[in-house]
Amino acid sequence: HCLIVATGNPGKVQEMSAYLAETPWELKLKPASLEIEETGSTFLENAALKASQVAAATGEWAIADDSGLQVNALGGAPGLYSARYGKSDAERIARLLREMEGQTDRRAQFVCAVAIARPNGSIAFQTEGICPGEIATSPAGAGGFGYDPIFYVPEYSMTYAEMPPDLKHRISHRGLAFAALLPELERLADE
Ligand code: ITT
Repeated sequence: HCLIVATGNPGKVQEMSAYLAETPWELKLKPASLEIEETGSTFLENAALKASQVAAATGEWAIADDSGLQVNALGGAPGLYSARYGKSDAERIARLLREMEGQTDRRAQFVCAVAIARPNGSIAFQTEGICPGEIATSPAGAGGFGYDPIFYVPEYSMTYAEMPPDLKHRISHRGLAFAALLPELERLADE
């Protein structure tokens, strides 16, 4: 079958396409005109509603990702509002660094919820991946997208943006979510 990748974020398109490359699904991009409002109160709800609405609108299978960065010292912010925290990646990073100024508790986690919807809009599978880390005091690295230059993973002494792509893919919030999702996608290809 054909599977619509229901995101408007080019960084996500790239990572999701890499995870999905080995599956039997033929990937298609979401029509840019199709914008879904994120009205859910959890990452899973938002992933499900994006997948479901894009599937129902196109009559094709769809996969959506809702993700965000939760910072302990900021009470979980920006969280669900990670995309709306500023107008560009640079603004979002600058704002987060500003709000974390002088803060010694730098703990944070990246969360990724993914959902697959059938052509009728019903949810076939959903799951979530979480990667713990810290907010760096200044940006480092040129890889990845979004908040990657300030998301530091102590276990590897690197930000996401400093990691070779295959390392980020293996250990990231999205990598963990897709590890659970890929076997389901194989199964659903026969549905
Ligand atoms: P879609 O809803 O169209 O998929 P979006 O960018 O609005 O795209 P979200 O609502 O899920 O996506 O917002 C997630 C925010 O977190 C957004 O600013 C992303 O750039 C950022 N983000 C998500 N995954 C990330 C990752 O792996 N590394 C860095 N930043 C990430």
